Amino acid sequence: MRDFMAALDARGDLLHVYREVDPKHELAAVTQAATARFRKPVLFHKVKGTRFPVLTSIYGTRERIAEVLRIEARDFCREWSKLANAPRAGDAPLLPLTDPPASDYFDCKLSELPLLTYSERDGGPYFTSAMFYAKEPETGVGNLSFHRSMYISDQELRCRLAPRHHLTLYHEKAERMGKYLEAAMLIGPPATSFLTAAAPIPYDEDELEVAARLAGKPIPLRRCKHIDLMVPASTEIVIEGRFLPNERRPEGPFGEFMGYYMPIGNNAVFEVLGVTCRKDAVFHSILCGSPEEVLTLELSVSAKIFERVSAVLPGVVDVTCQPFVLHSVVKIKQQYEGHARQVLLAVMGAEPTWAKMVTVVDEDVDIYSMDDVMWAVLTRARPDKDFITIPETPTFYRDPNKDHWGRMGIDATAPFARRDEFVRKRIPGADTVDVASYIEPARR
Ligand SMILES: Cc1cc2nc3c(=O)[nH]c(=O)nc-3n(C[C@H](O)[C@H](O)[C@H](O)COP(=O)(O)O)c2cc1C
Ligand SMILES: [Mn+2]
Repeated sequence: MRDFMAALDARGDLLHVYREVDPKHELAAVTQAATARFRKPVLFHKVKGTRFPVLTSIYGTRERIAEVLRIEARDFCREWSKLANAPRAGDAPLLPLTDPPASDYFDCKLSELPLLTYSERDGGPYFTSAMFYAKEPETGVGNLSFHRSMYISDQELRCRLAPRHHLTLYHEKAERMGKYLEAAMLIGPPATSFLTAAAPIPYDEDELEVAARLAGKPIPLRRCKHIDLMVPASTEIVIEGRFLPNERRPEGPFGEFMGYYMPIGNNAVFEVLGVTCRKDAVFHSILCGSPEEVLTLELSVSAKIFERVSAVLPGVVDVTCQPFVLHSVVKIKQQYEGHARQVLLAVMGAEPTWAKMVTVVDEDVDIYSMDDVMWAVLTRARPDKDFITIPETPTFYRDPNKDHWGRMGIDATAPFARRDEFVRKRIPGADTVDVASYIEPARR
């Protein structure tokens, strides 16, 4: 993470805040406003009550994520499918153990870290950027995943382990064996681990190994001090601890990614055994619901839809989720009458959880612009026949009142037989003109 931050800084893409900010609300407020206005990461040099600088939004755009992966931002789905399925090159160990001198790291208390409170009604400060690294209790396969954690004391965090996530399954398995589950919370590990932690990767695959494969080079590890795990040596801050078996305590409320508060609920209890930091460690904060949080989900959902729908239908050009993960937008090259409708149904089958709404557009539409997608809907779709609804079918799983049941599909492609009538007007030169060279200060 530090290398990537330095690269962004060197080309002027890192915003610096030297003014002291309050960890309660102020840092989050500046993050939200700065992200919306500049779309750049922000480094807060001075946060009240802590010596650690705080970095936010470093992974907050499609372009920056593509840069970490060394791929093209505009062809993300195709490139990501290629990467995810690529065999590993060579036999060199992906995760070699190095023994950096102990003096490279220092210990601190949990409460010396930035304790950031984000939304108005949050139950307390939260750690949002930590990737939990743990091992499957039987097989020892390593897993990385994000789980928000509420600060209770220097010894205790309460963590949201949603049902069915791998760490949740590990924890439940350890409990059945009557054991603690050790885990390391990684704050600021190597950049590619951000993606493997967020993406749904098969249960049997080691996500740190995948991170090394994506990085195209080994990730050196170091031993933890308080638990029997090895973690990437370059990780800025590592919170070491263990989940208590058969113990759940109230956590929340917390302002979540959908823009609402999750009420207080019983969640997992993490006993903190120690915190180890790199020299000059930088803390990473992720604002929940910001692009930095939701983009990875949108990208992995889009890539999955692209791969699965392309396996059964021709002509799928690209997929994205806009303006939020519950809406998939698919760009196709129409091949026959009714093609777009088949794509609509295939997307709903390919993505049962997130594709609550699906829009299919032609090749000439910019699917990364919601305005352009709406232009296609408004000029190419007939509400009485091109909008389909599927009643009484669940999507988002955490939905006791069925607020997310039912689906909608919009065929916003031009009628196949009359597609020549829907050619988009174009001004020659508008895409290529160097407009700045035409504009001058007013002559008076
Ligand atoms: C920034 C961020 C925060 C997240 N917070 C949580 C959380 O609090 N609880 C949770 O269960 N999943 C959370 N997730 C989702 C999981 O981390 C994600 O689904 C991950 O793929 C799960 O890993 P797994 O497939 O190994 O279970 C979050 C994801 C991101 C990107
Ligand atoms: Mn996993």
